[in-house]
Amino acid sequence: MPVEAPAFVELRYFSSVTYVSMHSATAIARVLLWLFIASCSTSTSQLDFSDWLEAFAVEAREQGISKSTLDASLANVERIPLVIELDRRQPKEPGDFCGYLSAHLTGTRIERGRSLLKEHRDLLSRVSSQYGVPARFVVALWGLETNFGDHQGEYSTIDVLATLAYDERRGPLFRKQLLAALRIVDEGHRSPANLKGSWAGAMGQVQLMPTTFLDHAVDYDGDGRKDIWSSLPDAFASAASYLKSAGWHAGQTWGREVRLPALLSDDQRALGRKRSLTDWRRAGVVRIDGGALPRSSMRGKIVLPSEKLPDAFLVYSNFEAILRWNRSTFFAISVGALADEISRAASLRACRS
Ligand SMILES: [Ca+2]
Repeated sequence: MPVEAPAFVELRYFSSVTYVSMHSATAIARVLLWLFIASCSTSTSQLDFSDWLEAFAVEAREQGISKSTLDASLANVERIPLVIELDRRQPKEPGDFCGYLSAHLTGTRIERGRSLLKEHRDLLSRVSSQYGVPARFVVALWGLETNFGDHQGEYSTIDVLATLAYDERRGPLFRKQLLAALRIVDEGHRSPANLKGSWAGAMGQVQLMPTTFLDHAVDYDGDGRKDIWSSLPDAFASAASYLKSAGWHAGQTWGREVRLPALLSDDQRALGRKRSLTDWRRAGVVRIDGGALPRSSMRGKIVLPSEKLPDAFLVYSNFEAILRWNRSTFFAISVGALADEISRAASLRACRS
């Protein structure tokens, strides 16, 4: 990409007002390099990775990351080509709802979720009453994100984020994440060598991105570190804290499976409009077993996960909180349905009848 005029203007401005206060030509060169990158993000791939990393370290230092953290975290950073390959291959939304459900809501996962809900009942109850998020949703997220901690990811988070930040596709986004990861190290929550997670940068038992970690992770066991990798109290409370801040309404559930009257099935605009349960009941929407919906002022809208299927879900505001965790409709339905299955509140019928 050619250098654009604004970048040149910024460089000139910066050099004219700051050079007298800088102590070495090298320092000036590094900061100018950083400014150049910041003002022309799509050009990062033109730089050699080590030059890019050096400039990034200058920015991180400017942002308050200590030198010792930078030295320990960035000394052996390596790009991971597979991460770029996986990033390019990622589908926006998996197309097959029933295939997604059968892969994510397995009998084994449901049974294990029930057993873990029981095993950690006391801890989950405390977390649940503090944040207003029922235990079953925390366990469902845990189950879907990492199969209850089994698959937290073994990638070095620093390597992954440096790889994606250097890449031009979503560089600025991951630059922020890399900076957040360094801050996690700097605050003493995790050593750089143990800062591990998925190929996409999500970390720990419930797969939080570094910026989410900084905003919402909790040291629930009180040992001074927010440890979402090894401490279940920290992981559960962090998940609940995040959902609460995403707008979770205590005392409400996520939604339910429903059956639509034929006339309503094709009216997408009407389905997507929020109405009270009483109104949906009047419109002819019934429970999946054919029973009447309760009369209630609670509002919800209808979601159809697949045009090819009759399955429909009446979802409430907590469904939107789950969507803030992950924008996939399939994921949000799976979290709600798994939570219901785990607590035996309801058994999903979609794709199974
Ligand atoms: Ca802790």
